[in-house]
Amino acid sequence: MKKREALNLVKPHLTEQRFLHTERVTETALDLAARFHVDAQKAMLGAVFHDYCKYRNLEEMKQVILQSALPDLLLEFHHELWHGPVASILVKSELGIDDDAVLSAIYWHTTGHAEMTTLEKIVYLADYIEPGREIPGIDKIRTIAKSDLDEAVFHAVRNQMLYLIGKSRKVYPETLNLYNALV
Ligand code: DGI
Ligand code: FE
Ligand code: FE
Ligand code: FE
Repeated sequence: MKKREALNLVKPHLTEQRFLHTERVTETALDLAARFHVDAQKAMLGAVFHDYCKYRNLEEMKQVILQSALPDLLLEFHHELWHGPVASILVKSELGIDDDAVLSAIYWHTTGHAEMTTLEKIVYLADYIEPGREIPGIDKIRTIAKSDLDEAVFHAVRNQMLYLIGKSRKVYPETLNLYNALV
C-alpha cells in the first residue's frame, strides 16, 4: 500500500488536527526507519494507522477488549490506553492489514512494553517526538533520537512516567516494564 492511499484510508477516522499529527508521525517514523535500518513500508503502515481508533466510542472499544484476546486489565486504566490495542484488532478486521509486526507497533504505541522490537520503538518514539509536539524536554529527546534509539525511548518513557506521577495518575504496568528494561 502506498503512503497516500494509507493516509486516505485513515483520514475519515480522524479530526483535521489528528490527521496532521498522523502525517508528521509518518514522516518522523520514516526518518527513524532509514536511520535504524527498519523496513520503510512497515514503519509507514504502523505510523499511519497508530491512531486509527483514537475517536472510537468508548463502549465499542470496551466490547472489543472484552470479546478479543486483549487483556481486560486495560479496562482498569485510563481509556486513552485503549485505542492502540483496539486499533491492532480493528485495522485487521476492517482494513485487512495483517502484518503482525505492524499490528504490534500499533498495539504498543501508547504504553510501550519491556521487549520492544525496533519497529515498535520507532512508532512509539515518532508519536512522541513528531515536530508538532510541545513537551518539556522534547528537543533533547529529538537530538538523542538521531543517534541512540534506546536512549531516546528511555527518556520518552521516563518523561511520560514523571508526567503521569505529577498528575497522580496510574502507570500501566507495561510502561514501568519498559522503563525498567532501559534504565
Ligand atoms: O494518541 P496520541 O495523543 O498521539 O498519543 P498516545 O497514544 O501516546 O497517548 C498518550 C496519552 O496516554 C497521554 O495523554 C497520556 C496517556 N496515558 C495514560 N496512562 C498512561 C498513559 N501513557 C502511558 N505511556 N502509560 C500510562 O500508564
Ligand atoms: Fe495514540
Ligand atoms: Fe479481553
Ligand atoms: Fe499519536
